Amino acid sequence: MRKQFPFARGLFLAVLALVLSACAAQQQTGMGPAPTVESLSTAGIYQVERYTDSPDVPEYAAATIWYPADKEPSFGAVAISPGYTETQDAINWWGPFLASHGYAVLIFNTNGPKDFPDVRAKALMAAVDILRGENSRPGSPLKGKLDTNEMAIMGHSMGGGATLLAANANSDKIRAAIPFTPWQPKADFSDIRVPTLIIAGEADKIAKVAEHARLHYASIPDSTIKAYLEFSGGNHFIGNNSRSSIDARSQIGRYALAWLKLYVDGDERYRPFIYGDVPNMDKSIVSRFELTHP
Ligand code: 9J3
Repeated sequence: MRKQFPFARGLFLAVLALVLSACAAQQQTGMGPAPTVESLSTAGIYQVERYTDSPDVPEYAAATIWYPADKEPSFGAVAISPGYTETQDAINWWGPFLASHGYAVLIFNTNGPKDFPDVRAKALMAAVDILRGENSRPGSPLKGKLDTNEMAIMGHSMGGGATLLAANANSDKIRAAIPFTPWQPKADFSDIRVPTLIIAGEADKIAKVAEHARLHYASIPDSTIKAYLEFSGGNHFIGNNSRSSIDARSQIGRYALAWLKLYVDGDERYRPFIYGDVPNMDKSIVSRFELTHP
């Protein structure tokens, strides 16, 4: 009997290897299907639901949370601020879009429509805290579903300035930041440590890139993972529901999503959509794409 032991051990190891590779394959399925340019540019695979009765906070006036109702726990979350005089409905296409790809998304109305970026930055961090809390709040549709470490922030214009200010002060509390057509004069974002994707419009007359997005990008340390993605002929509203000068929302959505998947979830399958050959196909619509390589 003893003589058979080496054979038995070999069989055991072979079976173990099979089980382990099956588990790995299962894990891969759990991450969702392999991403393609097409899949990142359109609605994702999850069924989207939303609610508006998350807890009230002093830092913002109202919020809507979209989430992937049929996604297995756990998943990350994104807080998004609108710009000057805007409400959620100026930018809320991001809610169902990102939720359909697997994120909980909170978009708020500021207390005052003319609140400046510093006020919106506090609102963004309050929204991140609310999202974290939804994971444990009795009755929350997100109870037990979130990975409370996987948080990101985004915003338009003054909400983009707010995204940068909040990332600068709270890089320990978030995983990624994506300001689009950000507005914040006299910016110093030298304390940002989280991967930051700045989306800019070449023809933005409200937040001119030379006075805003370019300076923002330059002030983030080169030791931080950062990217500056500028759309050719793009105005101040390229990341909004409407008023964009160009038809680039599918590309903008794809880059933002790849950034979140790579840096919030740590899903390496999305790296080629930022650092690989994929950006080449967007050369006609992208006027500048600069980045620090991780
Ligand atoms: O949030 C924004 O769209 C900022 C635009 C702006 O012109 O602010 C000037 C006070």
